[in-house]
Amino acid sequence: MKQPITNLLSVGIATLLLLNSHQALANPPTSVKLGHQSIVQLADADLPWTKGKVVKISQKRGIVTIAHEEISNLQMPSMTMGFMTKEKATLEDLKAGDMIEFQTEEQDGKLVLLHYRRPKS
Ligand SMILES: [Cu+2]
Repeated sequence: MKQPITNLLSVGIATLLLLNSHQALANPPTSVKLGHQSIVQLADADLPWTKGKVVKISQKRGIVTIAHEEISNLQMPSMTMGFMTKEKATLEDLKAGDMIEFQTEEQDGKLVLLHYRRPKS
């Protein structure tokens, strides 16, 4: 019975990020952290690769919206949501419709897209 609550929180976080990124990211509400309780901090090399499809890029906000599969290190089910990225190259290289595999983790209450690659087909 815990799973639906987690889902609702995650959707709420994604909505917050998309609708009001500056405010939400500068001063994340405590619910952001509560929504992801079982986060495992890992070195990049150990983070799992998650499959996803790029839905939208917001260069201005530095956010990539991805329809992603389950993210095992965040205990997050599949959904569509925004990820912060600090890498300008990532924002310029990706476009809506791209299939990617990516690594993500929480940093200071925000979900950050760390690395991505194009799956070999
Ligand atoms: Cu998600």
